[in-house]
Amino acid sequence: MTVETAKKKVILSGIQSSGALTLGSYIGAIRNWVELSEEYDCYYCIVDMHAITVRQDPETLRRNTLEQLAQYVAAGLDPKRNVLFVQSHVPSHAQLGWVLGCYAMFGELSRMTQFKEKSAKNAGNINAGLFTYPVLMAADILLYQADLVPVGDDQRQHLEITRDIAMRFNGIYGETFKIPEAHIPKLGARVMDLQSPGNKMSKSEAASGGCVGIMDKPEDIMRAFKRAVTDSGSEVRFDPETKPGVSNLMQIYAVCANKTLPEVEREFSGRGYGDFKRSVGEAVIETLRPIREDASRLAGDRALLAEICADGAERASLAAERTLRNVYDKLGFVLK
Ligand code: AQP
Repeated sequence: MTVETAKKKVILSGIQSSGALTLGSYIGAIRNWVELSEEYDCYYCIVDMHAITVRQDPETLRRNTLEQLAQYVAAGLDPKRNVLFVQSHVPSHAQLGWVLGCYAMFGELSRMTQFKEKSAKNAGNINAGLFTYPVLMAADILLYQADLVPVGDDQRQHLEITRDIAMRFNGIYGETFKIPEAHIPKLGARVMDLQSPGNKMSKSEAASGGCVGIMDKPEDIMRAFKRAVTDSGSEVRFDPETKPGVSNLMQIYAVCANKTLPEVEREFSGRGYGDFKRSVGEAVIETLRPIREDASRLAGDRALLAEICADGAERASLAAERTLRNVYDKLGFVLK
């Protein structure tokens, strides 16, 4: 009898190097990436090409990209087990992005919520890259024939358009791309801003006072939680409709203290918001402490980071070029 080793399923995900990573990026994305890396073949990238859809200072972008890589590793992503890479190091992303742009419709791109939100925020720079952002994201995913894409709730619509583009292309040229599924975490899929719990916690809103960075100092984290917006009541109860601030804090606490929402409700029954907010702050500080310490150390080792980048780019390119070549062939391009 022959024993066949089943091929592992493939995961692809990425985060823009558009600012310091937040508690939202950690809870909504990276924490789950670490768990998934036990079971899947994982490609995790730093999407610097997506980041320039909003104007970036070159030195800050370079520093953010390398520091983000250090934070990936510090958060538990082993560069040997996972392919960790920088998007701009693998030219196939831009190449497939162009091709897929010819199979994405103006109308469907116009309906993207993120485009509408970012256009409103960056009224002076509504560039074509902001509009075609989902096309490049589709290329990121489809190049690796990903089965699953772990994302926060906000990226659900971009994954839908990726699937639509892939199905459209497959419909014309035959089976070319794997149709990916979204993997949305059950808890913490949308971590909200501590000052405006109606808005997602975002890297680019770091100045709001409602955003917690994964590299923030413990005293700053505690201050942000003590000041977090709650509501006029005093009951720690999960109800995102009427108690968005408290419900957001409950989710953060549940994830960081590894408890269920009913356990959190029981733990804080009759204890008031002050006590609750302090406990959430402490749980977050302890969750982030080892990551911050390790990431600071790794960020200082530029030679190691360069080595991880080079190795990741080589392994990612191997998989990506295979898909791109197949696509070019199907399109009728003359192959080199
Ligand atoms: N607040 C959040 N809650 C849950 N998940 C989140 N993610 C980001 N913020 C939250 C998830 O992290 C991944 C990376 O996102 P990204 O940085 O590539 O893009 P984004 O969603 O636009 O993140 P930001 O922080 O809001 O960046 P800026 O401010 O530059 O636009 C995604 O899986 C996302 O769902």
